[in-house]
Parts: sequence; C-alpha cells; structure tokens
Amino acid sequence: MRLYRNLGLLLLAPLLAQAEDGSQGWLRYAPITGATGYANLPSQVVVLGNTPTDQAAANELQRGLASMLGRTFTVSHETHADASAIVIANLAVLNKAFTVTGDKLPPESYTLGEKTVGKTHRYLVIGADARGELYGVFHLLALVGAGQPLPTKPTTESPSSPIRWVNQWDNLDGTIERGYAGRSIFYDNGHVRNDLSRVSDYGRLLASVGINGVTVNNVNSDLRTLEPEMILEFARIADQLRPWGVRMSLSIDLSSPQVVGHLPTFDPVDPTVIAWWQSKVDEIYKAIPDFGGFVIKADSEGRVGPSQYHRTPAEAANAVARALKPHGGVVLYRGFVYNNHLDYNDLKADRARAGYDNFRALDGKFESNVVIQVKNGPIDFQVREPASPLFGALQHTSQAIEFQITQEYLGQQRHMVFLIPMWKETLDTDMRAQNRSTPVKEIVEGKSFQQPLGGFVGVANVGLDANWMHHPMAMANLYGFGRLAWNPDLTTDQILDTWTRLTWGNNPTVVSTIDELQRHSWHVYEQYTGNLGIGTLTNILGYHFGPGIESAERNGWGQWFRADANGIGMDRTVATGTGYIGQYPPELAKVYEDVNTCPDDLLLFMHHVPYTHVLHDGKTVVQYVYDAHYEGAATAQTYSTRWQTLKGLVDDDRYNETLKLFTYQAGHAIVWRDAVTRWFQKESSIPDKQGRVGNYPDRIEAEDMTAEGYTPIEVKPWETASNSKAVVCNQPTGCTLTTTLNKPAGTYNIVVQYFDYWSGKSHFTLDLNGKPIGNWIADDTLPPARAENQPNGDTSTRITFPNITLKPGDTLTLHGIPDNTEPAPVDYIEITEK
Ligand code: GCW
Repeated sequence: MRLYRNLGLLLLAPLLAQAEDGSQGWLRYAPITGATGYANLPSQVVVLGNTPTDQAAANELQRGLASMLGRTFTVSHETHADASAIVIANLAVLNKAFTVTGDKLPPESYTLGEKTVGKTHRYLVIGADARGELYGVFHLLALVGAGQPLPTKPTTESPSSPIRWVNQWDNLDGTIERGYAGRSIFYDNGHVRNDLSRVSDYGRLLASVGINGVTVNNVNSDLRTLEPEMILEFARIADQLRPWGVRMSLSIDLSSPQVVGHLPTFDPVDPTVIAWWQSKVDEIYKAIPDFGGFVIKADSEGRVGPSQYHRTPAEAANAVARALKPHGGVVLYRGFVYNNHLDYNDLKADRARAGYDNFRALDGKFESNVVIQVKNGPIDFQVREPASPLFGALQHTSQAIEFQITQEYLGQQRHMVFLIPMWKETLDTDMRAQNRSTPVKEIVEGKSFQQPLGGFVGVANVGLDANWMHHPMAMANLYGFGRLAWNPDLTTDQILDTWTRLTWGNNPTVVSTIDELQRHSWHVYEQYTGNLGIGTLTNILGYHFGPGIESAERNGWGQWFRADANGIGMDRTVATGTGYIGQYPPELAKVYEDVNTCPDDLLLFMHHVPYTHVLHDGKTVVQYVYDAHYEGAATAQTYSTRWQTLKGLVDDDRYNETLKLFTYQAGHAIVWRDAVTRWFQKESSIPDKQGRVGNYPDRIEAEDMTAEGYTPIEVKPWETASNSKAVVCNQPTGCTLTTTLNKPAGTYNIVVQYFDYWSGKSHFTLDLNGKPIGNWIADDTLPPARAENQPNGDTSTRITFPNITLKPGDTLTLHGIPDNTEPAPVDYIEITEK
C-alpha cells in the first residue's frame, strides 16, 4: 500500500469561526479534518542532526502536523532500522539508509520523498544543509495545509539564488521609516528590546518561505550602529534568528570610520580606514559568527559617500567587502544613488538616468562579494515603472533586485494591493542585453551573465501590530516575495492560491473570493491613482499616501511628469528627450523610443504627448484617465460587499478587521478619483465625455449648508476637496451644519466626507429631523511619520450610513466637536440612491 493515495477523498474542514489575531500569518496550521490522505504519515519524527536549526525543523514539523492532522507526533534523535518514521537529515549527517537521491544537492536545497522497505515506511526530508532541511519541512507542511499530495518519488527543490533577504528600515528609537504596522519589533528607545519574542516569530515566518537574511536597521543608518556596545546588542537579535537559518546583517553609514572610529577621514582608500574596517568586521564576527554583511546607502538623499573624496562607489564597496570576504560576508551596495536637487528647467535633467549613469562605468570593478542592490524601477517604487536599465547594463557585477513590500506609494497597507503581478512584470521583462534573452529574473539570479552572487531583497518593515503588516491581505506580499525569491518562475496564481489556503482555509468559496479580490488589486489601485506610467501622483512632499498631484513638479526631486495646458509626460527619448531610453539595450530601446510601439501603460514615463494623443484602445489619454479612475474606484466599492459574503466562513476578528479596511479603501478611492480627474480636467481644459468629472449632483457642499460656528476654508492642494473648500469648527463646544433635503421619497445612502487628522479625535453626530442616525469619532491612527494636521488627500475620509428613508423637506443636521488641533473638518454630504 502506498502512502497518501486517498487524497481525492480529503474532506476539507468547515473551519469553526475562532478568534485569530493574524500573528501566525500563513503558519496557522488549522485543523484539516478528514485528511485521510496523510493517514499513513508516520507519527515519529526522527531528526539526525542536533544543531538549533535541526531542532527547529523537527519541532516545527511536530507542531504543524499535530495541529493540522489532530494526532500526536513525537520527536527523537534515533531511529531503529525497522521503525517507520519521518526522517529529517542533511548531507553532513546522512546515514546511507536514508538517502533518496545520492549525496549531491545544491546549497539550501532539499529533497522530499518516500522510501518503503517491507513494512517500514519512511518519509524523508533531506536537506543539503540544515537550512535545506528546514525549508523541506516548511514545504511539506504547506502541502498538507493546502490539501495537496506529498511527493512520493524523490523531489528536489533548490533556491533561485543565494541572496534572499528582507530589509527592515527600523530606527533605533523604535520608529520605522515607511513602516505602517506599528513600532519596531527590534528596538525601543535607542536600544535593542529586552523582549525579542517577535523577532524569533519573524525568523520563523521568513524561513518558512525560504528567506535567509534580514538587514535589521534602516538604510538611513544610525551613526551609532557600529559602536562596540551596539554590536553586542545586535548580537542578541542574531541569536533569535539563527535557529531559523536567517543571517542578520546591518545597514551602515560610510562615515563610520570617522564618526565611530574617530579617524580624521573616511576616505575608502586611506590605509587607516581600510584597517579600521578590517578590525571592525573582525569584532562583529566575534559577536555574530554567522553575520551576513552590510547594506550601504551612500551619496543619496543626504547620506555621505565616497564622492566626498572623489572616490567611486566601487572603491567604497570594495574597501568594506575585502574586510568581510574572509568571513563569508557580503556587501549589498545600493544602486539608489541620485541627486535630489535637479533643475526642473533643464529639459535634459532626469532622475531616472541616475542608476545607470553612476554605476555603468564601474561594471567589473567590484569585488566578488559585492552585490549591487537595484530598485525594480529607475525612480522609486511607483505604482508602475519600467525595469531599471541598470539590470541590463551591469554584466560583470552581481545584482539583486530590491522590491518594496511595505506599501509606501501603494496605499500603505490601508489599501489592498497585491504586488506579486507587479513584481513579476519586472522580473519577466526581457532586457535583450547582448541581443539575446536576458529577463531580469535571470540577470539577478546570476544566470544571464554568470555572476557568483545575486538575488532578491524586499523592504518588509513589519511592526509590532499583532498581524505584522496591519492589513491582513498585505501578508500575501511578504509571503509572495519569499516564494518568488525562491522561484521567480512560480505563477501569480500558484503563489496567491497557496497563501489564501494557508491563511484563510480551504473552503472553496473563501479561496475563490479572496483570490479574486487580490488578483487584480494592483491594477485597480493603478486605475484610481496614476495611469500610463505617470507615477503614483501622491503628495511626494508629504506622507506618500493620498493624492497631491503637482507636488511632483517643479522641485529638485525629479519625479516630474511635465504637465502643461497642451500635454503631459516625460520625454525620455533619445531623439528629443533626456536620452534615458538609450540606456536600454537596443532592441528594448527601440520599442520604448517609438510612441507607437511603447506600451500604453508606460507611455507617460517615456514620452511627452498631447492630452488628445490616441492610445492603442482608441481612447485619448485624458479620457482614458477619466474612465480608468471611475472604473477603478467603482471596483474598490465592491470589495466590502464581496467580502461580506464570507461572514461566518472566516473567523470574526480577521473578518471585521478586513471589512473595516475595505470600507476605508472604498472611500479613499473616491478621494483619489475625484482629485486626479478634476486636476486633469482643469489642466487640459478637456471635459469628461461622460460628464462625470466636476459634476456631483448628489453632493451638498459643507460650505453651502447653514452653519452654526463652522467657517469655510480653502483646501490645499485644491483638488483634494470637493469644490476645493472645507469647513472647520473652532469652538470647543462644537458647531453645526444644517440642510433641508429635496429628495423624492425613498431609501438612500448618506455619505459624510470629512477630514481625519492624526492630531485629534473629533466627534460627529448626524441627525435626521432631530433624531440621531449615526455618530462616530474621527480617530485615524495612521503612523504619524510627520504630523499631517491639514485637510488634504491624506486625511479626507468618508463614512456611509446605508438604507436611510427620506422624504422631501427632511432636515439633516451634522454636529462636529473638535478635539485637540483637529477642528472637526467637513467637506461634503452626499445622498445617493441605494
Ligand atoms: O523612497 C524613498 C523613501 C525613503 C527611503 C529611500 C530609500 C529609507 O521615501 O524613505 O529611505 O527611498 O530607499 O533609501
């Protein structure tokens, strides 16, 4: 009898709704009843090695199988020749009796397979090394969790590349740059936390998807990072991660020899500086023997760098890399080097050129343990960018691609945006370097140009929120990043479907509903934010969250789209523009250079065109922008209703948390829609063919209502409030807005659009004919990276009261009571048909 042959009969458990806080992520190990397909899986787990990682692998297998299959599993270090067992071993400890594939496996790989001799069933998890074992265990558990058969014949999986890291932009004070899920799990108040239990949990999550490194501090690195006492503190973090096979690394500032070492210089070629790096690195490896290496951000956004001494990034990277090499450490030198004081009036100036311009000439000049860490696009994690041309240009240098898992420009984990399709688009872009197939994924795997290192880096920024990323759906991005780093050829659906099953259960309605919601969410977000490659259109001078369209123009940051009354888009052509397109290998450059062959979704990234330019689908640019915004915002309205079909099928806690976020997203998508479409209409003077833009017959502007205490103000930027005005209340006792309705008798939804600052909790009540129909507190708690105490696209928020019966002559009254510096601001009330 073969094991696991009854999988077809597997009955998937109707999950009892139970309280869940999301802390287990996709490692919930929810019970699978009727899992007869796994009935013959031996109950004894035997682990041959005895390192902490071997032990972690065995304990995880025991924990996961016991929880999912509802029976007892034991762990031991010995097995008898005739005992059935699940055997975990690696090549270093492998006993011939257990081999399934011989004794060759690439590093970090594993083989799963069955070996049955007589009555003895052995299920074997053979790692190339301890890490491989651990990955094999997690893979086996994921198969069981998703109700998939376990391989019986030996099946080997190997990682795509050696660098599979996350970066955390955590500051030592406990804040996280661009972190949207609470404070740091690593630090508080200038020190490593006493309680590091979340760090160990994080290591477990990361290992489960094959991530083998974490850079634990902000790339804008604290100057204390390399102080001797800090190194000892960081060593405590490394201790937590080690059992999970996750190596810790640090972001460093290149001025450390001067600031920490008190040398007169940090010139990378100065012998005293070289010696300092050597002894500093030796000191680190004494405390952290498996230390991964350094991430370096230099000569960028105010960080110092080798340019101060007229040295190149290669000279700087190499000085540090030589110190790390004997210990097996690496340098990830960021390609994100650019001048943020560009001249807008210079039509040749172009931030997108910077990566290539700064690094191309250095190709081949880096030590073999240096990897250039290149952001997926040439600007900065916008909603859509082409692949960075640097990928095709560095052919004698190892490269890693940097993705942003934390959704800085993509809704900050308040909007659901599933990023795997976006990342795959970059990874699958064929750069056509040397006029041959060189997709980005193969370049960073080191395959295209035979490089020794390379891989994937994701800026994760998990925080102390119980569920790590705030939005339950955002965890799919962390999960998917790991899966893609392991194997960039996996399809979006393979990744998504497994995540959904492991995170929410195998109920077919749950799986199909969540998969469907997530699958297109990037496109939907793109529709209601920045289209056609223009950039996200968020306020880049503020919080990078809500709309703030012209913030990108006429300043040194270079995220320009050069709009005027006649046209829009950056001319990056070789013929008439900045020449950026010429940085791509010729075949790809040819496609982008010609406005007719350039893909529409990158059009405004590559070309300056009139608003009336006709796209491939026959629409003009401006009409496309209008239509996409209305379509995208309309789809976002459906998220909460589709989600509500899952009530009772998933646990109440996560159900409610997600519903709240979808409701918020629906409202904010309308803020985006109105801001961007009104801005385009004003700038181009071309009206929406369907007459929607600027025409809101169901709205009553707050400034048009009868006010008691409320006073009107102008909102900036103008496009972020309806009619560009709001009202504010400066009386501590509160203010009132009243209006008489003229709607035909019927049932309506009443919407209140207000501004929720981070600095206060205003109180609102809404009355109909003197009777309350709702009250709420404006208590938004988005992490105050900077205090936004203004009515604008970040703070504009909507609340909806559904199914209200109205008749002509009804009186609607809104009371607002300010709190702290938040003056209970209101934009409008909208009354829509049910
Ligand atoms: O996008 C920008 C972010 C900065 C970040 C920088 C970088 C850590 O707004 O917050 O700094 O990129 O990647 O270095």
